Formats: sequence, C-alpha cells, structure tokens
Amino acid sequence: MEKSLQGAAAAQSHRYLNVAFLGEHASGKSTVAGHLLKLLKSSLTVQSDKITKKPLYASLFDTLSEERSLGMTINFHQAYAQTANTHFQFTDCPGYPKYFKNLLRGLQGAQVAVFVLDVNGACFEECRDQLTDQLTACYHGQVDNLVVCVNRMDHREVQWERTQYDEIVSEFRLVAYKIGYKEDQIKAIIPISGTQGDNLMIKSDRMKWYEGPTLIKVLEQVKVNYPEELKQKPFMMIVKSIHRVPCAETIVAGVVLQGSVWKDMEVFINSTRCISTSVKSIQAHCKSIAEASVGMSVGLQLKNLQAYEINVGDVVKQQAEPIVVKSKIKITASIVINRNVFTKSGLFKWQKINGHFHLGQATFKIEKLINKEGVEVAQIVPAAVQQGDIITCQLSFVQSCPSFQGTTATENPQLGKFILRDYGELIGVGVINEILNSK
Ligand SMILES: Nc1nc2c(ncn2[C@@H]2O[C@H](COP(=O)(O)OP(=O)(O)OP(=O)(O)O)[C@@H](O)[C@H]2O)c(=O)[nH]1
Ligand SMILES: [Mg+2]
Repeated sequence: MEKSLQGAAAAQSHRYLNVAFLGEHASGKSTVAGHLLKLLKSSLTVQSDKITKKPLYASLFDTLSEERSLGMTINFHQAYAQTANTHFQFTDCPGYPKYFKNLLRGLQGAQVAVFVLDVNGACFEECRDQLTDQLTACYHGQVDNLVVCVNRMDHREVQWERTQYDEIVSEFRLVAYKIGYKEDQIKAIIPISGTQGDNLMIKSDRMKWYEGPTLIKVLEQVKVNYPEELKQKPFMMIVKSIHRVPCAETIVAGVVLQGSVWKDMEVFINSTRCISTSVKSIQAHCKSIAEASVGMSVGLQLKNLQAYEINVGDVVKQQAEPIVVKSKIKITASIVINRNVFTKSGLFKWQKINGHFHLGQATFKIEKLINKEGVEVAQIVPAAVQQGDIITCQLSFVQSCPSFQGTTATENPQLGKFILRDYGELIGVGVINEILNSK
C-alpha cells in the first residue's frame, strides 16, 4: 500500500525519545531510572525496604523475582512517561558484565544514553573496562547523545562536595574521547542522588556549585535529527522482543531504523522463510497510532503471524528481499580493536571467537588474518595491537546465526556491524566489508 508520509512526524504533537540507562554494575541505574519515573508518574506504587522502610525505586524496573532477590538487573526493562513536550521510553540496562548481551538489546535504538556513575572515585579504576565496553557499544550503535549522572552525592564521604565529582568527570571524558565521542555529544554531567532525588527533576539546594540543568531538563532539550534520506528510505525495524497475545496476532516490538510504517502496510520478514504479512495496528507508548517514523519505539501487531515463526533479531522490512542463507557464511571484516585482550597469547588463524550481531549471537572461525600493515599472518601478538588499530579478517560462521542479515556496513551501518567478545570482554567492533557466499 502506498501512502504519502510527510505527515508522520508532523502529526505528532509530542516528540518521542528513547533513553537507555547505562553505567557500571551497581552504580544506581535502576534507582535513578525508577526515581525519575516515579517523579513523572506519581500514581506508581514503589516497594519499600522491609527494614528501613525507604522506597526501593529500582523495583519499578527490576521486576523479575530473581532481580529482586539478588538486587541486580539481569534483563533490560522498559517504561514510559511523558512531559509537556516529550514521550519518553526509558530502558534500564543491566550493568553486570555477564549480562552484556541484554544490555546490547536494551541499547538498540536508544537516542540518548544516560551513564550513571558512582561518585566514589576509588571504584573508577575497577569499572573503567565496563564503561569502555558500554561506551564502545553506544558509539558503534549510533547513540549520539550522552548524559552523565554522577550518583551517590549523598554518600557520607562525599557530602555533596564537588572534589570527587570533578575527578570522575575528567576520567569519564578521557574514556569517551578515546572511543570517539566529541565534547558536544556529552550533553550534561549532573551530580545527583538517585535515592534522594537531587537534580533529577528539581535543582538541588545541597549542590549550589552545580550550575547546569537537571536530568529531566537536559533530556527534554536533547535534539535528535535524522537525515532526510533516512526518513525517505523503505521502512525497516529490528525485532527487539516478541509478545504473544492470547486470541490475537503476535506483536513484535522494536525501534524504526529507517523510513515509516503505517497501518495496513504490507511488510516482509526474512526469518527461516520469507514471511509476508501486514500491519494490523501500531502501538507506541501504550497507545494505538496510525503511523510511526524513524526513531520511534513501536509494537507492530502483524496479521496471521505466529510467535514461533520469527526470532528476536529478525528484521521487518517494507521490501521483500532474497532469503539469506544463514549458515556456512564467510565474510570479510575490519575489526576496530577496543582493547588488547586476545587473552595472553594473541589472536590466531583458525581461532574461534564470539560475536554479537545486533540482537543475536554468533561464533566465528578466523580463516584469514591480516595485520595492520596489510600482511597475512598466522598470529597477532597482543603487544602488536593497540586500541583503535584495525585488523582485517576473513571469518566463517561456525553455526547459523539467525540475526545475520547478509548486509555490509556500507549497505546499512547498524546491520553491517558486530561486536566481538572474548572471555566476557569487548575486544573489538567488526565492520562487514564483504559477504562471500550468503545468497
Ligand atoms: N546512598 C545512595 N545509595 C544509592 C543511590 N543510588 C542507588 N543507591 C543504592 O545502590 C544500590 C544499587 O542500586 P541499583 O539501582 O540496583 O544499581 P544498578 O546500577 O541498577 O545495578 P545493576 O543493574 O545490577 O548494575 C542500591 O542499594 C541502591 O539503594 C544514591 O544516590 N545514594
Ligand atoms: Mg539495575
């Protein structure tokens, strides 16, 4: 179905903004996100600590019983709130490195990353690697706007003073700049208290030395401009989650990566087979809408689609494309090295290595290894590699990877990139140059 879409963005009186909360493990992400949500939606009920009776704001996001009993986030969780000019989707991501793949899923489609850092500077050394991994994932995942919240300013050793805030700010800047972020992408660095609410919605009286905006103010002011050419492209969305609805069509949720989608539009999904379906309804922030444009987080109710037919990581497209063979694939890729952690012995030809393709995982075998001088080698030793170096590889997939879309980075920067992990650490970001035998 054809439709003129100039109206998609114009019809929205509010703008939509996807905000992901990141930061090292236990820095207070869920508490900050939960407290902000409660301030925006006073009707929400917050659990209280059984002994201290203090509100547990994190419980608004940490909803799994395991998360509540362990006191840590495992999966990513989303919630919605709105202010006078913005519909927010808040995504609270896990900080514990073991759940990094859930963080990657939560981060997908975010326009702003709020980094919650623990002001206790002693911890920065320990969490530098976690922050480097998360910032690298943001940078290569096209998250252009960063907001930093320096949390726990109420800590008894900090007492709302700025010394430790200043230290942590300069450390964070160093890491962010090294990865490639520019100063104007760091929108604000706000001293806060997640438990007490200082500088979340109202300026704190206890930190008069801070002259910048509150968290909500800066989020409301973040500008997100998508290039016209991205808005005009055919609709595309990666399936971030799948919801079975009893006696109704399956809903697939994700963020519109390009183009627009409208009710009754015919769409295609290349899963194990090419599925042709149409959009029965569109949900955005718990409301039904007629059309959605690039950057919006939506749920699409798709006609006659069964949940078992598709996978997280599949792509919903406006145009039918040839089905991609998802096993025995060989690709050439340039790997931008994040950290020199090819364990102790280096990176070898024939070595197996784990990757994350947007929302799915894959294991590769390195068939060819070309060093930064362009020479084919059997091994790259750790001492020869530095952060930011580029290594070229030919990789073959060990098993089929459902979320691989057969797309190079030139064709689509989001689908044509992957993250390489080894022993739980992010060792680099792969950029697909060529697909040797996928179709
Ligand atoms: N004193 C103080 N404690 C805080 C503050 N913010 C969070 N906390 C406490 O820090 C602990 C961890 O908070 P969470 O919000 O669960 O931390 P998180 O970053 O979401 O943790 P993960 O998701 O597991 O990485 C909890 O006990 C919170 O009550 C704060 O501003 N001040
Ligand atoms: Mg958490």
